[in-house]
Amino acid sequence: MVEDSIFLRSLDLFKDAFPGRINQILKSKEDGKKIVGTLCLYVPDEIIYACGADRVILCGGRSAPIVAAEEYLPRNLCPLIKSSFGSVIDQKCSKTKSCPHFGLVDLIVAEATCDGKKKMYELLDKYIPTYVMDLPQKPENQNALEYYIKELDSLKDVLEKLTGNKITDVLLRKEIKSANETRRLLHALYELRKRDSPPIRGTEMLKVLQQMHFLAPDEFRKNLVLLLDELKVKKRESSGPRIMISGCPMASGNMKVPEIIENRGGLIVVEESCTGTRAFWDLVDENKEPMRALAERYLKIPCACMSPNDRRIAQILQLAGDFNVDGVVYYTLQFCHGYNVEKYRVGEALKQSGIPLLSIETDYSGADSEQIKTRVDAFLEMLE
Ligand code: BJ8
Repeated sequence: MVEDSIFLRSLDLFKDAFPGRINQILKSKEDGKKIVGTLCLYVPDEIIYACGADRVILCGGRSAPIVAAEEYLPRNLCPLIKSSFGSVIDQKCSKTKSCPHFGLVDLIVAEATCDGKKKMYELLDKYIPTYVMDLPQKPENQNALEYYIKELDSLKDVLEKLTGNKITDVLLRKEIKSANETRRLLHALYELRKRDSPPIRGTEMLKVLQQMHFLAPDEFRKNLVLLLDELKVKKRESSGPRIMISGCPMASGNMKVPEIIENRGGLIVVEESCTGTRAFWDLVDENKEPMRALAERYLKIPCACMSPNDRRIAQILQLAGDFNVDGVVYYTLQFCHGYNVEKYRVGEALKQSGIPLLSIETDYSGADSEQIKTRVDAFLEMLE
């Protein structure tokens, strides 16, 4: 529960940013800038910005576009994949202007992660040119890093061809420095969440993180600074059983489970997720050759598409300790086999550390909300 719910004005900067950002992208296009769409953390933003393009995230978190997507894709497929595809093909979506940025994208830079996404990208290419970057599936293999560097080099070529601009080491270093600044600010925010009574709730933090790959980096960073300043002067305290949410990403529009957790009295103190720590935890080494440094950092992302994924287990245990977590809500989207299967190993590791786990597998509909509330209530009661 939030004991002192003093309103944070700077949160509105993230919440209300959508129309301004769309105008900004339209203006960029008029000025001849190329717009690149991405759907995964393994595509380094630094390379996209170094070639003078703008970037928007295209991961769908809303249920509305799924109906249109199911005319092409099987029903038993991850809702994030269907929502993303539906947002591109759904004419109603562009008419209502709920996601006009999808229609402004010149090139999608996709990635070979889960099977559902890979096959969806083949269909997506009919609507927006889609380049699929390959990834090593076993990041600890001795050739994995060199292979990833080669893939990033190919991506660099594709982007240089798209924009007509050369990506130099100087430009890459500048982008790496800026991205690291953003990561440091997010670390500073997460430090505040380690407090006994954190000044910001998980649902508030999530709305910030959902804007991380949508807003222009300068604007996102500027808003983070304002949020940090506001948190320093306003006395806000939150309480309740301390929860880590761990698992699939929660793209913009998808707030069902975190809202239920916090509305029922839990307090989310950390998200082990791509809308959470996986997006910013590791920094890029600014002293190394830029493409190698980028490859080293991005290959460390502990996604369940990788095997084995020991790094994720270790990180979950580390975060649970650092953030003094009482329990973990393991969040998977339906038909996301990677995160679903990995749940067993995460559960075993947490059991050994005496940390309880509640597993929730869900989609973007509200059909299971009541059932989730009942299970969350029982879990929170057990933790208290
Ligand atoms: S780095 S988590 S953003 S792939 S689409 S894997 S939910 S079945 S999004 Fe992801 Fe990159 Fe990994 Fe992160 Fe499962 Fe759905 Fe696949 Fe998904």
